[in-house]
Amino acid sequence: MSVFSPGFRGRSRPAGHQLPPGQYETDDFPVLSAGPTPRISLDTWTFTIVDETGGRHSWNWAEFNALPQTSPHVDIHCVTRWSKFDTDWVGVSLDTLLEPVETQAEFALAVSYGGYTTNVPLEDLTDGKAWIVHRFGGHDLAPEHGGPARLLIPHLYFWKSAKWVTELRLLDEDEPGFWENAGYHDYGDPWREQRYQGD
Ligand SMILES: Nc1nc2c(c(=O)[nH]1)N[C@H]1C(S)=C(S)[C@@H](COP(=O)(O)O)O[C@H]1N2
Ligand SMILES: [Mo]
Repeated sequence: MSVFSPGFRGRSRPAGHQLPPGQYETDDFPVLSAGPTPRISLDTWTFTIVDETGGRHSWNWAEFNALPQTSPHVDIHCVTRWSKFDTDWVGVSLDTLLEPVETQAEFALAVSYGGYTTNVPLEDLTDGKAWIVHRFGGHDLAPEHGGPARLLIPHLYFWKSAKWVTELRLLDEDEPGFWENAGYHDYGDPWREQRYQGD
């Protein structure tokens, strides 16, 4: 008689790890970009939150790095069906970045260097669910993976985790981004398999 529960198979699948429906696990880290990798100098890099009245809160690279840093350890799920377990990041919680911001907005649009956009309800960025990260796996985040810094929203499909993010626009009305305008789901919950509009 086995003392292990059916889900426990040792090394590769510790208890608690789950694969969303229709996904497979990979140890690779595929690069998925809709355009070329932008070259961004740390001397000019900024991250700005623009509230629904046009008020702006900006951080340059030094200011951003001086904020409290956290180390999320999360699983990520791409809509092209790969999932990667146990990824390690370092960055700033959106809770920290939103602290000085007064807003009644319910929606947000992330805007990246290069023009990529993606939308997310503001409540999906708060309460420890999202970060702006600048390190991955013990190294500075590689440019092809979104360096200097990217959004990380691991509970949604990975297209919501905008690489090279530079702005977060807080909005009263939802506004679809790049992939959402191309037919991807507005919300993108991997556990409910919300890949495309209508899922
Ligand atoms: N700026 C920007 N961010 C982006 C994308 C992109 O094309 N441009 N692709 C998205 C998609 S579809 C995925 S799956 C992930 C891929 O991140 P990775 O290349 O680090 O694996 O980034 C997301 N963020
Ligand atoms: Mo993706």
